[in-house]
Amino acid sequence: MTTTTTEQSERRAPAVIPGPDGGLPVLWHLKVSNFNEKARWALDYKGVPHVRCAALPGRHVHMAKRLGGGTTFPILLIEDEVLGDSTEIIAALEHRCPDPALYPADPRTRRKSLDIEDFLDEELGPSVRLLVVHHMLADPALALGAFVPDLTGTRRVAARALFPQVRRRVIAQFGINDHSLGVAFEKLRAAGRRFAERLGARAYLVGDAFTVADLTLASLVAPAVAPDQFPYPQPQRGHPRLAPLREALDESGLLDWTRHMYARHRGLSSEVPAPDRGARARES
Ligand SMILES: N[C@@H](CCC(=O)N[C@@H](CS)C(=O)NCC(=O)O)C(=O)O
Repeated sequence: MTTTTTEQSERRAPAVIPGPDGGLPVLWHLKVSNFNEKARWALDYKGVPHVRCAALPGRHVHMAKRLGGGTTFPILLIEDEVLGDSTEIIAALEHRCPDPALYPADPRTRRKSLDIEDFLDEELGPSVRLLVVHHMLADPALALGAFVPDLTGTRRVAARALFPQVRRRVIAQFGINDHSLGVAFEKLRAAGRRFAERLGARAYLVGDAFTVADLTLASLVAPAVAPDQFPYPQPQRGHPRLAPLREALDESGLLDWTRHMYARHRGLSSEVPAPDRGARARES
């Protein structure tokens, strides 16, 4: 897990919040996904010790239903709640662990940052996901390395053999075609222009500090940018297949801005790794 020096390294004692059955909160997630990265970043930023359970993309829809959190990941099990949406997850963390804040204290700027979060969730996140999936699917090794980084040995050989079939299914599921790709690129560029205008010479989208708006923008474009501090394998980093995406983000300066947000505000993870789970849960 990444341990670069950021403001988080100066942070206070961990904010221990109970999870289900008196253990730690549990995040069910997809390693590669942008909406999942949004929830992970919020947990890490606030220093909330938690356990992570990663699922294989595709299988997660069934697991989400079983957990009772809807049909998408991320899902956070916290106290007696099952939260199936990244925006809800951040709101719940902000409520239980307000420091360090992701919501501005001033009501008007808080409203603005929440509106930006909503806009990005609806207008940008799905387009980035579609574009990343499309560009990676062209290269089996790249796609498998990013979407199922934990597959090894015979399971990986099997996945490689089944890849053409899976690829066709994913294209149909995501509705990937010339039209949807054109719309997604346009949304990516439009969001870039809009946020470059908003940022101007400033570092942050709302006020003069890092907020949920910045976290949302940076995490939703992260799979295209592949910043160094992203906590999972990023075989797409600098890969020629993703060059059109990086170029589209670079036109508005979002490529560098995202790298800067990651370098400054990502960093230390609050995940409690599997072998320590019991011990850490007992300590808390
Ligand atoms: N609004 C949701 C969106 C999450 C989302 O779209 N997750 C994707 C993975 S990136 C997913 O699980 N998709 C499965 C599906 O749509 O059936 C959030 O913010 O958490």
